[in-house]
Amino acid sequence: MTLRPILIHPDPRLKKLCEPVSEVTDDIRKLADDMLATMYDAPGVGLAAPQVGVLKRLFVMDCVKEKDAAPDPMVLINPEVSWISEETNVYEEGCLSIPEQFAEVTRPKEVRMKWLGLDGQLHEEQFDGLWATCAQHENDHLNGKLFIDYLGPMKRKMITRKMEKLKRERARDKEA
Ligand code: K1U
Ligand code: ZN
Repeated sequence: MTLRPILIHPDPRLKKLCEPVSEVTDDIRKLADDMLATMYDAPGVGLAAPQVGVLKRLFVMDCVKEKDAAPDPMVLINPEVSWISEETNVYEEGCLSIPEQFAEVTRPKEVRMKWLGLDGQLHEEQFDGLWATCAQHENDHLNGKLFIDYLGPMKRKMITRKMEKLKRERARDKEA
């Protein structure tokens, strides 16, 4: 497994509509393995393919919160939202492409998704709690949408400026 670098906002690849995966190949299996390793290493609870520069409709997540519980890694290929609850939920979201920035986002409390698994089978499941928030956050990535797009323009601009500064500093550190 290889840890892949995570793109930091602003990056044009994070704003693109991703293409469906046409077939579950060895390359897709390797990408999913690498993405899970990268997500656990970060650490995070989700990661979408565009965040590692691959513009395909695929994300991984593991929202098991209990410290000693077994991991529950999930790989969702070509996910589609088939149902959302009317009831909403507010969660203070973060994003591995927008490090150390958090903001409250309101989303449907529950969501049902259909997707293709690495086994080549169609799956459908209803998510609640952090799983539902994370699945929607990751699905947004596949449509070029970031959690800061739910915020007002002032907050979004402030966070974007911080990220531009962070990227300049990281580039400078790399040179030194
Ligand atoms: O898509 C991403 O950038 C991953 C993101 C997913 C997410 C977090 C919170 C709400 C919705 C979606 C993260 O994983 S940010 C890191 C994080 O929240 C976390 C890290 C370690 C333990 C628990 C949470
Ligand atoms: Zn994110």
